[in-house]
Amino acid sequence: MNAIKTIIFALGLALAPAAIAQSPAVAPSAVVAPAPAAAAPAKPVSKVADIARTAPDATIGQPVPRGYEIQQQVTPIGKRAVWMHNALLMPIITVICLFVLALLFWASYRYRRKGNPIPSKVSHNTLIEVIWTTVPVLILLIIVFPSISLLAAQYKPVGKDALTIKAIGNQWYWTYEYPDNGGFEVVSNMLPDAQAKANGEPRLLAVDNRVVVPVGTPIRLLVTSNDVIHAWYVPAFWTQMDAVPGRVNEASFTVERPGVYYGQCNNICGARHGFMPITVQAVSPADFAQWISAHGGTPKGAKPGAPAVVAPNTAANTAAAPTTPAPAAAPVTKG
Ligand SMILES: [Cu+2]
Repeated sequence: MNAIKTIIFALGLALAPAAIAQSPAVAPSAVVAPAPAAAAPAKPVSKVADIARTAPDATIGQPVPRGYEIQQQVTPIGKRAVWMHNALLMPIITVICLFVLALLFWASYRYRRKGNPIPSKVSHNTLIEVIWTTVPVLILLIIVFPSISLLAAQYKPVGKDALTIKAIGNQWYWTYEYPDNGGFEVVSNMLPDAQAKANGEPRLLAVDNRVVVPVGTPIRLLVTSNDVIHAWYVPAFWTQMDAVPGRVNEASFTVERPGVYYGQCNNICGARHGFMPITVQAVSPADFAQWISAHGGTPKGAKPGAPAVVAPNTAANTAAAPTTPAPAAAPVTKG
């Protein structure tokens, strides 16, 4: 029975991509795309496009071929967590595994039937029992303090100097709001394979409009969803937070170096679950301010202007919605 279930399940998985390919392509950006472009003043986007379209470093912020280690971390919390994994947990795990393996081999040989025609009748040894109880407790005590403090640090709310960004999961794309910068919105759709390749970006991870963050500034990421449960997950930041409809979850991180960092929704959220990637671009605060103003936003603390919606604008961007070609103009539209 189980074998039949497995076969049916495997068939389902095999056929799913075909079903997806046949389903009408959705152009989510078109849903939120604002009024006709003609009404919007043309903005110089070339410089800004440069700011938000740096080529990624193939060794950081994305999976590497045959990679099995944790991605290189670019946040303080991530570095601490990697230390916990590499310097504390892995050595302890390795020593325990080797010790238990050696004990198994030794016991198998020492107490083999041939060498022990009359089996031992010993069933208790108080000293050994005390040792095998206290040693694991001591090991757990060594682990518990750095573990609990790391956990607490991960979820410690950031201070007033933090920049708030809201990530909203949708089936199947992300939208980002910048409430501290006038409340404009960025719609982020996956790039088709050919476009990602042309840009030198990884397949299934590149997006048309990246979410841009300033380096060295604590980011308060508010995560929620419009439909089903998604998750905002960027491995290089050590950040993963569920996006739950009707609920706002908070995560925080401080990116220490400029660059392009890729992530994915990692909650099974429907047919195109695998096609709603996350691309974060970390830039200098000066470039961030420029990017913000080019999108109709305001610096943090300034009087918010009218919110704008950032729709896909460049050729690269419109490629995300092949069935609904967006107007060539309309890079940035203020609503
Ligand atoms: Cu999702």
